[in-house]
Amino acid sequence: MEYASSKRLIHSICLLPCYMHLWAEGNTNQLSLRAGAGQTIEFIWIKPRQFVMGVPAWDMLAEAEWEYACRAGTTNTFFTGDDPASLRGYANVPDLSLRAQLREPADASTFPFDDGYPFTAPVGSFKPNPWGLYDMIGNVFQWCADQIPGPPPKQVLRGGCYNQNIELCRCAARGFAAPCGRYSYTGFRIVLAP
Ligand SMILES: [Ca+2]
Repeated sequence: MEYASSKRLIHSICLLPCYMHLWAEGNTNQLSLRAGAGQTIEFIWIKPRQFVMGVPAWDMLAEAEWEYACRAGTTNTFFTGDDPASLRGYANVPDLSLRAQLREPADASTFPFDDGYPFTAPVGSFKPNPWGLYDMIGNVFQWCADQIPGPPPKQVLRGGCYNQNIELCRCAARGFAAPCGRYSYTGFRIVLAP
């Protein structure tokens, strides 16, 4: 996986309205798709884009849609502010518990708190962003619909995850990986067109 600078300037875009009700998390060979209150559907991993395109009206978020949803009207480094400590209670990030589990020093890449989850956390374990969206930052990287032309082509990921660093858990940070890549720290979010 590759990464890009999170120091981009914020710019205006035009987006169509959509509903964002569903969230899936990826871990090895199986995904758990959570739909509404307590409803869980289990299915075997396939490429996210192929999965959502097989269901009418479902799609993955465009990268711009993802950032609009993550920021929820904010303009700071995180939707909680610019201080990494402000994200405490809102996201499963690379924290002191991760470094302790890995027996690594808590350096500048580590958030300065223990969020209780050294690895992945169940979806919705933390407080949502100002628009009520859970896990927008941290936990698992989220595949987006955007693809960077190749060769080889690269799929865009956003949001950072539990085992990277502060720089990648920002609203503006971008990740890139092979479209068919499979990682224990990636998942995807689904939107429903009205
Ligand atoms: Ca954590």
